[in-house]
Amino acid sequence: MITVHHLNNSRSQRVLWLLEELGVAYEVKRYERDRVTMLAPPSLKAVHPLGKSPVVTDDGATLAESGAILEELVERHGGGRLAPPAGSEERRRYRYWLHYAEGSAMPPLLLQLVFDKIESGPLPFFVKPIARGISRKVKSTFIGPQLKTHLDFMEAALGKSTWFAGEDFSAADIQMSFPVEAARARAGLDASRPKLMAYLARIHARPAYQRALERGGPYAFSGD
Ligand SMILES: N[C@@H](CCC(=O)N[C@@H](CS)C(=O)NCC(=O)O)C(=O)O
Repeated sequence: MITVHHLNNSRSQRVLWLLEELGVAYEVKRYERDRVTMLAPPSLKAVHPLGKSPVVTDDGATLAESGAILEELVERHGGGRLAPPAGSEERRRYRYWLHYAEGSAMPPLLLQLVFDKIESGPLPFFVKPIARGISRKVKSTFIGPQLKTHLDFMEAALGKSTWFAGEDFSAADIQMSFPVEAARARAGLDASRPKLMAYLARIHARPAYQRALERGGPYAFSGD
């Protein structure tokens, strides 16, 4: 039996969605973020030393890192579904987006979250104006332009084909959902980028996406 170690409001939602798309049986072990720090509970470190989610246990193997988990589960249980044929141009694009989501798209989104927290968080009164000034500067000179470049890039990709890897829906679209949802929630993705907005509407309408929400519990990023 596959076990998904699922943290609320997190990247592991993608693993539940993939397994629903594949129609594979699995169990969910839920973990709750600390309400103040938003970190995972220490019990997740008993499953994997980094204590991050997702982690999956499958047939004696412990799998971590969402892109690697998706790739592995598609190989083990996909039977040719959700991945373009080996050697095709689509397969090359599929691999690219599987890595791009965490390797390139998420870092500026995470920086945005951290600097937003610095600006809005409690600070001693004498530090506040300095911290906020630095944060606004970093956001306007570095993070904002980086986010714009990435959003333009993703929008252009969906102008070339219906899905990220080509005309067929694949696990790369599942992997890309989190950065696009995070960009919608906190990085200004809006109707000015219609391809990305249409992609969000299409993925959220998929029955397997909806079933994964039922299995995983509340997920703050599922609005269009
Ligand atoms: N690149 C990793 C990132 C894993 C990660 O940072 N997961 C977050 C959830 S979205 C987490 O576990 N955060 C809680 C913590 O760091 O304690 C992946 O894609 O699996």
